[in-house]
Amino acid sequence: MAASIMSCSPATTESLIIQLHSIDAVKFGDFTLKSGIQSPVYFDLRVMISHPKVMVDVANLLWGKISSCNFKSLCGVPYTALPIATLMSASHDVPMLIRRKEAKGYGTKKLIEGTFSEGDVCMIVEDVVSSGSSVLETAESLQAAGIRVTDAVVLLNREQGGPEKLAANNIKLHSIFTMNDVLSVLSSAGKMSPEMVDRVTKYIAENKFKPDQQVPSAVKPKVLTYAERASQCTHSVSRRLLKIMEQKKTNLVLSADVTKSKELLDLVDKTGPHICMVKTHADTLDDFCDDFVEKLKQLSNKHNFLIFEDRKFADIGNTVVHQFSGGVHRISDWADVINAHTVPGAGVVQGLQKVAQGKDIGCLLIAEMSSAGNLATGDYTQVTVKIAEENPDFVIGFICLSKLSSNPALLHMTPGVQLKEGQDALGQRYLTPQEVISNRGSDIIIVGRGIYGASDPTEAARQFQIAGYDAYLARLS
Ligand code: S5P
Repeated sequence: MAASIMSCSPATTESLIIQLHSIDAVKFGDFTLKSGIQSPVYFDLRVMISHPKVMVDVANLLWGKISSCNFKSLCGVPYTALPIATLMSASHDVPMLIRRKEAKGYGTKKLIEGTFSEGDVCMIVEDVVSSGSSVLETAESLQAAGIRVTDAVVLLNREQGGPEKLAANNIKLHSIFTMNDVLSVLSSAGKMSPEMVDRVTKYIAENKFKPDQQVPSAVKPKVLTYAERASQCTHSVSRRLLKIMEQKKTNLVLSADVTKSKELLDLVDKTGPHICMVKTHADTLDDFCDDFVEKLKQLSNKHNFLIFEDRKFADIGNTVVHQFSGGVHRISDWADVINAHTVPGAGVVQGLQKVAQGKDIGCLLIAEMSSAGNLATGDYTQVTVKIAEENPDFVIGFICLSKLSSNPALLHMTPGVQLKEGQDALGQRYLTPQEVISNRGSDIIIVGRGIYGASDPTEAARQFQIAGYDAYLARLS
């Protein structure tokens, strides 16, 4: 085996840290991390891929750490560690395995790609370890395929419980440096001001994992109450909705999918005290008219709920402008909340927002769907979240099956809810309020047939209100 990949002079940990700083892979300032935590230091090791020499140095240092370990293959955790593992594999003639993020929906449905035999030992390669979850997930997939994992190697150990969590699962973590190492190298090299050294030292101390903690407090952010979130919302509609939820103690949206306006109005009047919002499909009403809209608005004032028209706009910007403001339904005249698919790209949001200008209307993006076999998954969901985060003046949240964003201003609303899990004859899948709110971190349950299909819709709405709110209280505690 070659001693190291071609490199003029072998890097040391110190020289690598200085190189990483010079390419902005480590930055100092004011950053909001994905978890919502404010941090004076930010690592973006992905930029390494644009610096081949740095990649080679990283691969050589990682190899140096594990050369005495016993393993048959390497598996890099996507994405940054994948090319690093490739460099290590190629220069030391050690085969690689790749763990897919999701099993293929066709063919072999394999989660692990590459050749292996049961009982082989695989070394996991990662760029950063915080709590250790991503290494553990990779290890679990490998183990499920019969591969043994005894060690993992990482460039940066953030000292937030990773080694402890992995050790508890019989995996030894080898690391090149910690946050404190970065700090001491960069401060000795005069790359940080004394004030910044103080700030980062304090941050590291406060966010360091203490063995008696299950998960470091910084990794597990506090769950905010609806009222606390209302105060963090810049959009008037999400603020109003969260305040109603707190006041009326309900996270229940009634999906009033009946076809006669009188029936709908009666249903809403009966269930009004138990809901924070009513969801309509105006185009399924046989007798939609202005008088219906007027009466629905009166009920929304009487019972204090918002009106959500579930039109699911899904066309180019120019077309949705007319669909939203015109036609028979003139939705922009009466809806507080609307929703859109992101299939057309961000233009659909821009078109709708043009109409909503100057009106109090918030838009939900359909990031996930409840129906079996739907295509709103993976990258599609991620891009939808990004579009939402980029349009805070109009987008107030998602239709989704679980929490997708840690931004407290974005609301997560989940349809496909019944008191028992199951499926209807046309592919609708149901989860319970407890599963949706407590386990999956959603904020709101959307219930249709579970209420209007019940013999006593008022009592059913009351039961969903209690189940949804209790699940929220359980999440808070
Ligand atoms: O993915 C989705 C998105 C929506 S908005 N799945 C859904 O079921 N919905 C809507 O929620 C659907 O159009 C219907 O109005 C409601 C669910 O009704 P239920 O009778 O199955 O509770």
